[in-house]
Amino acid sequence: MEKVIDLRSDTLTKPTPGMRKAMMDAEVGDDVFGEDPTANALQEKVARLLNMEASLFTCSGTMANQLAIRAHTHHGDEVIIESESHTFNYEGGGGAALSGIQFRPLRGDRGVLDPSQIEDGIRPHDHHFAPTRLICLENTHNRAGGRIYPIEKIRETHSLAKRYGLAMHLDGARLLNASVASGIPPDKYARYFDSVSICLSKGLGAPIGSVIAGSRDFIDRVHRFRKMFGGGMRQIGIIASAGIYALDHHTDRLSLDHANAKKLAQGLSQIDGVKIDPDSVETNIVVFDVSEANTDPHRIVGFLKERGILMIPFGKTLIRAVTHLDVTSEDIETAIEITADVFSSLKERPR
Ligand code: TLP
Repeated sequence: MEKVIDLRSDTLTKPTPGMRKAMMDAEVGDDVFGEDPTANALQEKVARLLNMEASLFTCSGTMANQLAIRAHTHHGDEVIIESESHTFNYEGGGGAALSGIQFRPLRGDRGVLDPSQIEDGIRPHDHHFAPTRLICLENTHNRAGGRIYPIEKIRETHSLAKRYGLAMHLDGARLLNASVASGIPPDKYARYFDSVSICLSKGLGAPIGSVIAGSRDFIDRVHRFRKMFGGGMRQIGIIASAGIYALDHHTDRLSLDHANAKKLAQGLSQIDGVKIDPDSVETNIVVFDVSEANTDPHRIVGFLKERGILMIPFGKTLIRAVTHLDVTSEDIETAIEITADVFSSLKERPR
């Protein structure tokens, strides 16, 4: 078969030769003793990037989000979250299991919650209720097709949170995609949050790792919980170096992924049976609707796979494709051609 074009996720990138060299050359020490110079350098770098006092390396985005919830809340608290968010849907029930919180999921408009909606969701002070403690937002929003969370909404939500004494956490797994696409620097987003997590292993192309940032006291608490969750690791300079390399070399190029995603959406929008508004594609995620096709997303994804194009079903009528470091503009042209072919052949196939 020809080259497989893997659009399932931006987590699928493989470390580049330059990144591997940085990993090879990394200075290391035992990070549980706080003595890994490369991990410390990464943490300082991310704290600076987000203009926060401190930050801590974590194994994954999931771990970073779960640590944030653990460190912001007490058992029995309530956490307001958008109902399509990653933290609510795809983190294995971690909020309940690890922090003993209950979520108050609110349905947003393509991932974005209106502050008035959040205000309605805040519990009044009454012993019948779980006290609302934390608001979690996601930027960019994965299930909303990589939508950038509008900064005015974040600002208004922040004022609301201050008024009610609530903490705010940002799942910024793809915050740098949002920054590159909007031109708003990461720290201008981060200033409205008490904690922010970013992923190094998504569009940035590192093989592993996320970083969570916040105040020094907050990160100190997170540090203890990271140990408790089994996330204290030793000579992590090997992987932290990949994160430093990724931030230095793979941030600006995210605009190429965004251009490829737009091009993919434009191509897909011309295909009979596909519904997508290319203008809604703001970063590197393309979610398209196939409810008008002759069959369901799982079968379509199967047919695409036979032709070397990998995407994932994303619900009953949706398919997701994500652009990244290992996908070229020519790959996108091929993906569009093959998808068009698969859709036209659907018409002849029995359902
Ligand atoms: N998202 C992955 C899968 O889990 C679906 C993907 O392919 O998009 N926040 C957001 C917004 C995410 O999209 C993800 C991963 C995470 C957190 C969790 O990161 P990891 O996988 O490192 O735990």
